[in-house]
Amino acid sequence: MIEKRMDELIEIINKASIEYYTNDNPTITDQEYDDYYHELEKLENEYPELVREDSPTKRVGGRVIDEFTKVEHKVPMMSLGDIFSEEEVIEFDKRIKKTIKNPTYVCELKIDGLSVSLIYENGKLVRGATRGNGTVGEDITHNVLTIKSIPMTISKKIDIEVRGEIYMPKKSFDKLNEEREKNGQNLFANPRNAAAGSVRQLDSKVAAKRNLSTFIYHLPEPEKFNIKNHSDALEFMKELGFVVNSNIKVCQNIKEVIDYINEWTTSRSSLPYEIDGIVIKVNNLDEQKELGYTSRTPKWAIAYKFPAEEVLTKLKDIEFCVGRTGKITPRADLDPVHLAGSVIRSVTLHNEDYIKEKDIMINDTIVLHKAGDVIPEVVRVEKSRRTGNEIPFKMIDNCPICGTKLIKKEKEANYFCPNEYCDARNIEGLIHFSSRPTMNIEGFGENIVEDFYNMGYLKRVPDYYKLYKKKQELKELEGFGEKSINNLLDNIEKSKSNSLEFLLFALGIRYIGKKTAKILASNYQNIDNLMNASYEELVQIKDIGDVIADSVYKFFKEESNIKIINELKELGLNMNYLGTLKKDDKFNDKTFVLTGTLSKLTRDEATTEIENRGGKVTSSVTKKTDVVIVGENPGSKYTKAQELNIPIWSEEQLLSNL
Ligand code: 1X8
Repeated sequence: MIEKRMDELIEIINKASIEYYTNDNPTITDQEYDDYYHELEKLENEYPELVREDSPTKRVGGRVIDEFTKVEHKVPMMSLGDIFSEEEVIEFDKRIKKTIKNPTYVCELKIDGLSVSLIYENGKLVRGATRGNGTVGEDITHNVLTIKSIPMTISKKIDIEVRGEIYMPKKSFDKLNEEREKNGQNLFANPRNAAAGSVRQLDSKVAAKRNLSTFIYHLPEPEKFNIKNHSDALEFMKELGFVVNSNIKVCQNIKEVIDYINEWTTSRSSLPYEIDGIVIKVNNLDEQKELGYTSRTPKWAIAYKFPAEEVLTKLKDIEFCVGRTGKITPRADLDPVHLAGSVIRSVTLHNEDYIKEKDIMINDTIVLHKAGDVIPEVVRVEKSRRTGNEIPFKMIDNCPICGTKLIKKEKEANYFCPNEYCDARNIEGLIHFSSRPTMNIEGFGENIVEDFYNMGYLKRVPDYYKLYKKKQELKELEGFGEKSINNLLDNIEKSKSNSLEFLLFALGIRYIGKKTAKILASNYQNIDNLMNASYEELVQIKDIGDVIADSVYKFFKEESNIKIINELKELGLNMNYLGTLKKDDKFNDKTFVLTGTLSKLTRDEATTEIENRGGKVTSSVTKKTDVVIVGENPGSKYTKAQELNIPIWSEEQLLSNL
């Protein structure tokens, strides 16, 4: 009796979920849904022995795994070739027509998320896996189970694999980042990273809270179900209870494909999720088979990628930031806008010359785009929108923080605050010291450094290593506790053993970035040797020019800098270069490129490992590249490597060669 009611409730809830996610007109109200759900929860509490494995209440998460198990895909998960222009679309059509006389195409939106494979046995979800390198992915079943638009049971008791995309809706992404900002956590750059970060969690409670969703778009073994066309496969998967995107179009010719592309290029921003292009597929599955595959991509499908997105917004004000060197950077305060996956609230205006050249005024409407899809940039002012209320830009004369008169060297574009004791400069210097690429003291984000500075705990770099003396006081601070302070202090302690190049970079010597710091550290082996180096000696080192040599030499002659270094020595910081070069033929003198997300190593770690063996890591694939290392969701570098026949290593291969 009870069991029957529980089955009934599960059926009602599952049906309502499917309708909610697949149709826009749910058949029961949210209140009714909640009532059924609570009734089921109550019965499950009273009769735990009757709880079904596939009960929707299991979606709240709770399963925690120790590590991600590798799973081999029965049919490889291919990536798609990329194209970027109408001409290339026409070329694709011509290529197809060499084999297929009269192709029909299906156009679909390319969802900006991460691919997933879902396996059902006897109608029940048994496994969810990431794409991985296409052949081997990772088991993420525990997280997939928390995604409400993925049915736990489908309408037919069959064995089937389907594939699609897990994504985070724009609204959920905004809300998540707002919350993270409030809690002082790092923000996700875009919904795709947020979705990927969520399914790559060992504890499924995290994914359960993230409001992830899916679209299913691929049936790897259609012959098992006697299906003839891709559009029928989509219909079939929809009937089984999967969410299939409704914006598909069957096109009889390439002109219709181009119309579809143009239509979505303009209206993509109105969608509640991010898309980064259009997928074009040959509809007939026999024809797909006839066309076949290259080593990595299907010949019967292609991804048209949208050009860098541009948006209009209002420039409300221009503010001035003071960097750690005292450099003043004007920054535009904007009406927030969505652009290529994130909300933009401000954009750098670099310097006075840049603003003059682009003729930017306060209250202007400006056009923004993302360079390389990462950093937003002003493209131009939309002068036709000027109303007369625009206010011309005027550079400031004094530091906005300490009031000191700014200086500008002749022929230089930038103004500087010359006050070494300027709070803004000090705070930026401290943030730089603990940031990830330098000393990597986890937990010291910008806000904490600024708060600690204002409360007097952190004024100069050596203060990081004296914080342990204030442990009792710090524990009492609002928002902290024993555990978080212990974590901070542990992380500070760990940073003491960093190799010399990290400290050199962290000290903020002008013109010394990561690369130069490493050259100096490996040449001099310890800080005393470097401090004693003459300008003539420095300038002879390969890749060290006169500007850098001069800057390094002067830095180590400055009394206040010597004092800081001596204090750090006394506080127990390592002052030696630890990454001694162990030349290894597999790496030495070879050029590597990394693409996609690595799962075991960070990019920085992989780079260090390669460099420590005599290899070099560069950012783009050319004929000179020796090896491309491919992680999850690789980009166009991967395709390029295949075109150029460059050896490809998986992350596992890299690790086994270390
Ligand atoms: C990737 C994607 C495909 C589709 C939508 N979004 C994607 N990210 C689709 O076919 N509708 S297909 C695909 C792939 O094959 N790598």
